[in-house]
Amino acid sequence: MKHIFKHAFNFILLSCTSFSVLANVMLVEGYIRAMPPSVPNTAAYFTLMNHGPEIKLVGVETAIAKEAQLHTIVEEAGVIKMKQRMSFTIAAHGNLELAPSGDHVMLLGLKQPLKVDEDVDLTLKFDDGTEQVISIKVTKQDMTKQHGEMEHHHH
Ligand SMILES: [Cu+2]
Repeated sequence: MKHIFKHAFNFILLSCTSFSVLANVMLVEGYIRAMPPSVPNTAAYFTLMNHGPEIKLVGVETAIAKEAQLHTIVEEAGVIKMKQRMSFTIAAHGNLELAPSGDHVMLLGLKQPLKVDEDVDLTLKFDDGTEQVISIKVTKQDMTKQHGEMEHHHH
């Protein structure tokens, strides 16, 4: 009897451990910027909360675009540019906040124009080999003018 209980307990413990590994990173909020149908690129902005140790977001995949790249906005000699990054680090028990003024996920080569309020799945890839799918909405935002003005210099 005691032996069976111990075995069951170990099983529960094991299940909980693997569950928490998957759920360490949580989507807080996010959106994809709606663009006119003639514009083939857009950007995704989202906030992730990390309940575990430091982790790096190393890539994003999505069915809606040919490529998704990690970008950041930097100022070089007074010129604001977008640069590709290999990863975004999320501190242990910290947040990653993507925003029009800084880090973002660039969606390049949209396969078809996105509709406002459409839900889009993004597969997030982390440096520990785990993946997580988040679903965020296509939204019209006025606050993203900064990023829009730079679209002319992009590619
Ligand atoms: Cu960009």
